[in-house]
Amino acid sequence: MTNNGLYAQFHEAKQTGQKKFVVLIDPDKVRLGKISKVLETSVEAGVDFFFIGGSLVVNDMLDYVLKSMKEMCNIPMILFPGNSFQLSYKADGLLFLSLISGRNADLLIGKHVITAPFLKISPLEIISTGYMLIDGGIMTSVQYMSNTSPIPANKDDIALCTAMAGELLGLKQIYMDAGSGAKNPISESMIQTVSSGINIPLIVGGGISTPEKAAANAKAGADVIVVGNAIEKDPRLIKELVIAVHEQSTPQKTNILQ
Ligand code: 1GP
Repeated sequence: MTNNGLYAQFHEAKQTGQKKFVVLIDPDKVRLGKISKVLETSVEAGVDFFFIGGSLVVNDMLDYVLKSMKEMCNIPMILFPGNSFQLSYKADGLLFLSLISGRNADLLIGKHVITAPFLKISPLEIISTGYMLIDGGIMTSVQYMSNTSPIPANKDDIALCTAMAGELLGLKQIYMDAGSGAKNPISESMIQTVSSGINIPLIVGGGISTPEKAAANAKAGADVIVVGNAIEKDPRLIKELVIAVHEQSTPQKTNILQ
């Protein structure tokens, strides 16, 4: 377990109103020709982080993808594991997810007990994260695989209380996810309600496919926006998405005495 300064960046973003943009990479879907295009565009555009993960990750691509990515760019790589096998010391950090929207004990604490000794001796920065699935209009892989019900899309109050409970339990950030490829991304109303009720960083993803929606989510209070699917289909979207999100940052005060 190492402090690579990753959570410090999320925390500072929350404190100063800076908005961050994350590209999600699923190692199972990666074709190496395409990934170099994604990496190149991400560097040019100023992507803040990569999340790496998927609900299955069945092949042995994880280490290889991480190694290739590290050779090509310096953007921090954070594992977003769909299960306890998705562990690689080649990443910089790991979202230690507790599925707090569900009532599957294994995903609240069970898998964590099994992986804890490996994580403790790993060089990864471990970031405890309250993971909340929100209904995105279709059954997503994560919903099926986790065997849990998502929070209904119109129940802003349940989402708020769940996030508040996560914060009170000491989780360091909240990730609200409609699931990869969701038909309906999370509403701005829910993002605003949750964001105004917690003091820890709020990550939002699932079904975001346009710069307008990414901007609206950041404006509503999301500190970090994650996009995977739409970028897999068209890597050229990265630039517009990054600009749309970064533009929602609070302007930094400059010290006129300097
Ligand atoms: C999924 O939030 C991420 O866990 C990203 O979703 O692939 O739909 O962008 P998309």
